[in-house]
Amino acid sequence: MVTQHVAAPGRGAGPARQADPDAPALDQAIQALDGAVAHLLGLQQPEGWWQGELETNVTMDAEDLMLREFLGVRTAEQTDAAARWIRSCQRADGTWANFHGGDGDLSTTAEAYVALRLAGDSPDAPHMAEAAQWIRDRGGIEATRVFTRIWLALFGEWSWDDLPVMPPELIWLPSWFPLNVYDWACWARQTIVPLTIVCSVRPVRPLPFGISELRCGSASDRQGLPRAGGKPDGWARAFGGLDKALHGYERYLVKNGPAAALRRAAIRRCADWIIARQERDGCWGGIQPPWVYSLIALHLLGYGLDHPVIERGLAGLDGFTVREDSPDGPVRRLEACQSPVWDTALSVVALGDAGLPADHPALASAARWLLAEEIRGPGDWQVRRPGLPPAGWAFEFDNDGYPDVDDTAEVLLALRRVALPAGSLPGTSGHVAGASVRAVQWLVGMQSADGGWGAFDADNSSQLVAKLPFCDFGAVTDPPSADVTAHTVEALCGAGLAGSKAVRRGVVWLLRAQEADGSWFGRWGANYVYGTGAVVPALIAAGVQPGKPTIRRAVDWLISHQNADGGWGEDLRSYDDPGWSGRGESTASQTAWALLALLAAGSEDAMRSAEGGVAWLAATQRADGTWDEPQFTGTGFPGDFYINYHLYRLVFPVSALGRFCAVAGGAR
Ligand code: R19
Repeated sequence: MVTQHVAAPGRGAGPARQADPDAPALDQAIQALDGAVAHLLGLQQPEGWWQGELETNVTMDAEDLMLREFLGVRTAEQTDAAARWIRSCQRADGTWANFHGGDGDLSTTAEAYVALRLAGDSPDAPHMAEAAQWIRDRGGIEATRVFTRIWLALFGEWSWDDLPVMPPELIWLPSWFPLNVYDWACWARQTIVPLTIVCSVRPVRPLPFGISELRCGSASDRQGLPRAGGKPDGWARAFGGLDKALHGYERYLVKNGPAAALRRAAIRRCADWIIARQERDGCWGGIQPPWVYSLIALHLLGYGLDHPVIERGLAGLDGFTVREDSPDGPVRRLEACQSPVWDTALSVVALGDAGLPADHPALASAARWLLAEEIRGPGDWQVRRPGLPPAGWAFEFDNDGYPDVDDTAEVLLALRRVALPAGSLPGTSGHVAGASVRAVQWLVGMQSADGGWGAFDADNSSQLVAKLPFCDFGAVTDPPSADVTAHTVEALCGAGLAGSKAVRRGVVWLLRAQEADGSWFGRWGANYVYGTGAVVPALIAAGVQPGKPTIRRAVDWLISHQNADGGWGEDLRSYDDPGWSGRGESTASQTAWALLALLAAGSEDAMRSAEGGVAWLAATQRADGTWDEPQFTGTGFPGDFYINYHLYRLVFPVSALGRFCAVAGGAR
């Protein structure tokens, strides 16, 4: 077992606060809010930012060890600490899941198993034998995702011939041509480009052991299928044929053939593209996949461990490593990504909702930090919006090439809560105004043709990309979503653009996206509760009357999905099974999202329902003012990748309780 990560200095975890269940909801809310605000303020860093751990799954830690093994830099300390963490996450049935309470996942279990073999765990040890048996029962490594089989190919445990071809010549496709790299979502683009190099070089660095115990012996059934279990359609079949042709091209024309020089030039172009995108802290895109594959790709091209690009890349990974002590010894785990800008914006909004004055020092220092994080340079988003002046914010400390719409909207909403003392450079009120104006312009410019907003790019909605045999994991495009569109509409309305054409088109997009049952889908948070919690406040901000059917239906949906204990929760199975929509154990963040919608609607039945949610939050709050939330309520990729944002359990309840006090207190 590993100790709890978040603990405010001097405040131990303990039994739930003494919430008085008979007290009026407003008193309960005020008391709960007090403790929660104090806890949140205690988590602010001296420089003004907040950051909660971004917890995902053990593929991060397994791949970290495999990366180090491949590069020849793996140390015993790193290996032992990562292995300890991986072992502590193994479930009773011998598997590893992708989120708390989830089922075992084949690719995750296979990668964790290989990592533990690297750490020296014997295949005969019970925990290993059980995992191997389970893997074989599910089809073996033959049935794992493409990424997993690429890792195995690097170690000679899978044939490069049995992986889909992704040629580096892709980098030359012009931005109007189907499948060009700018048709891919930025995270997929930054992953694919280095992988084209890796898959072209086809390196093999054998492990000191074999993993035949993970094989079923059957041919690679999964190859050429667009999705596990999915039926290949016409395009997918055509791409299967194209893949065969590309295999032939590689074998007969590239390898010592007439296309060899072309291939060398393409690889050079890809390498330059990658190097141009390395961030100050050594990362690529602020996320693990492009980072590790870029390091491998460049290393294969001869960039040594002492080359500054590789050195900075490896050093940067340290900053994404969480270290803790456990009774068994030190553990380490890798964050897939870090969320300081997002967490800081959410914290500022929450504290503003809680009634902190706009000139409160905590808000002022947060605003100064946010202003210094504003991005003013070029980025890939300009390929689709060449005339738009750079602006906005990214999610991470360093991801200057990829500001995103969601963070920009949230920072814009946060800056409205702050009044900086004039004349105290840097960070005068003029700075806030300037950055806000640029952000508004950028958001308006990033609207997609259909009126919605995606996260990182405009008009990134290719249907074709996902059909490639390579794409069997995660979303590979970034089309508009209800949550990002809602945040943007709310931010633009806050900036006085409620009557603008951009907002009107955004509202129409949202109205069209409402599900038949009255909810909205949550792309980046789980799930319909997140979507609905984002859209209702946005529509109200845009001037939609609370009595309109669209709001009524959303409120009815929330009320009918309130748990008997007063809270809300939604299981991640809702992404695969509509029967789980809006259903699940109550959690603090999801209860808060439901409250945000109900409080924005403000009708009598909504407020009654909200009182139940407030009572649940008050009753489950810890003595130190925050909440426990082992459940993952963040979404990386629906169905494939989930996130437990450790600050969500606190910032969203602070917002919800604060707004409840404002509405209920104001009405008295
Ligand atoms: C809202 C703010 N956001 C809009 C930003 C959220 C960022 C979440 C962190 C994402 O971290 C990632 C990103 C990508 C991957 C992949 C991956 C999957 C398929 C391909 Br192709 C390439 C990469 C795997 O793990 C990831 C984690 C909250």
